[in-house]
Amino acid sequence: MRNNTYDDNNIFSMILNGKIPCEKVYESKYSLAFRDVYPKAPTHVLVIPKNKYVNFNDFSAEASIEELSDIFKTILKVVEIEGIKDSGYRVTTNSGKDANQEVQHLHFHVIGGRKLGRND
Ligand code: DGP
Repeated sequence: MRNNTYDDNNIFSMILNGKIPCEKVYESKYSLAFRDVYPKAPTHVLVIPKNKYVNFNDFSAEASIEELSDIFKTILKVVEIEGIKDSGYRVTTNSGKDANQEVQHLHFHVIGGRKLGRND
């Protein structure tokens, strides 16, 4: 039984079903990577599962082994495509209220392409 209620009208759900556009970087069987609309650095890509997961709790508890593995392989692909694999990058996810999660569909921020500060 899923604990979280997924809102089909969240913005990333609309990107996934093609209702609103995105600048796609890479797509795999289970994951989609696209540029953040408010980039914090030369590379700021969001990596999301294609299936409906609200946040990290939901995804890590409920996703299949294939989905869990695929999202990390997709992040690796993104840093290769962006040319930041060796220079360094940051991967974060905001999960829940205290983290100020804005969009209620799990997403990993992949940020790099410049020297990042501790609080970036
Ligand atoms: P978070 O605070 O972790 O939930 O970050 C949500 C991110 O989503 C934020 O960096 C801005 C980005 N974002 C919001 N709306 C859109 C959109 O319509 N398209 C794209 N590409 N990114 C969006």
